[in-house]
Amino acid sequence: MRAMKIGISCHHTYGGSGAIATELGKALAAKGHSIHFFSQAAPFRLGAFARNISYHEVEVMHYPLFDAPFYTLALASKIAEVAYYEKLDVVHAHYAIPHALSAMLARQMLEDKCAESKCFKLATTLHGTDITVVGADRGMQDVVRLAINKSDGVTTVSDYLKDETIRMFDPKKEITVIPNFVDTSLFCRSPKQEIREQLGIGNEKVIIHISNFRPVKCIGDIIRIFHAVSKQSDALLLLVGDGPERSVAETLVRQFGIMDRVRFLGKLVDIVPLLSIADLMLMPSNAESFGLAALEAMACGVPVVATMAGGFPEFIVSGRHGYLLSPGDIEGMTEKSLLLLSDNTHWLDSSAACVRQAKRYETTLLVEQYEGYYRRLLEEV
Ligand code: GMT
Repeated sequence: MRAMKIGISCHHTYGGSGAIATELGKALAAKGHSIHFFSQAAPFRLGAFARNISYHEVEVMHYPLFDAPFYTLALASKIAEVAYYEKLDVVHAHYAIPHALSAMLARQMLEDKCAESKCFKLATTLHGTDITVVGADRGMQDVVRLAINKSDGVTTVSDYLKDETIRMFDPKKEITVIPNFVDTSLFCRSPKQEIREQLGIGNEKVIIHISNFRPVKCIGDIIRIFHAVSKQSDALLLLVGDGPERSVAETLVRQFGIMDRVRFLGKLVDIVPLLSIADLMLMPSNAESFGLAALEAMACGVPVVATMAGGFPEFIVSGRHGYLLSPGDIEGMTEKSLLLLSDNTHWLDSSAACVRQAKRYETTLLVEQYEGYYRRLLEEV
């Protein structure tokens, strides 16, 4: 099979869609494909230079007449330029807007230069809030619909998100589900005593949450659950990430008087050392299309207490890999967290089951699915 030239357009910011896009590109590059990343700044998981990877920073023009810079247009120009000179086969847009829209525009820019059959194919992966929050906004609905319908192929990261997309947009094209994935050779439990020491943790149990602290993550619920748990256990809470709800969380922590039990660690990229000392991950989101952070935790043997909302039930079996409860059920999530923290045999069984389950979402397996998907778009299979 010939190596492909693939453009990947994604958010560079701390979040699941950028993480998946970057890990996909790195894995494809390792298999010999040429990968061109497009984003406003280096994607947070890009890391050091690697063979077959080019990163194109999108420079936005600032002009006093423009109140807001035109990133969508600058991205479209960059994609068109690179697609033309590098002869890209596929541009893979992660998150409907602006990425799919910019790629669509780029294709129009190239209309006169390339015969239609030679121009790149546009694959769009819908990740979550591009449909459930942005797509639900009346002012954005039609532009998201356009991005979906003008893509050559559309994938979603869960059955839940596929169903939501069909319900909300009735798209013209078949949607393929390709779930999130994890590299279990990197995401595996390797506890280090010095990490506990650096964080001032002795023998206490460790609860962890990782996200970009947006309202869908229900950060307040995490603090309420932890507060209830802390009354019956000596557990500590590690909060990794940052975002709009952080000050809400900090205020609650102070109100509950649990400052000495909670560590706000900020946006850390290297999360395996932290997951390796964690006993439980809390993800009480009220909407989560997949929940990559939960999968990465499971790969490190960390059971998850999450909600039945969205895509969680597609890979977390309640009672086996942790527990799923209704969004907002603080009491239920507290009870199940305490159960996992106090029953060592149950924890060991759950932890081992999590590692086994994560292996079903191994990067190599899912990256192969994306490769096959591109080849079908290019009609090479
Ligand atoms: O955080 C992001 O980068 C975007 C994002 C979103 O809100 O759409 O995250 C989504 O994409 C991840 C990767 O596919 C999924 O694992 C997350 O569940 C999903 N987030 C939500 O649905 C809230």
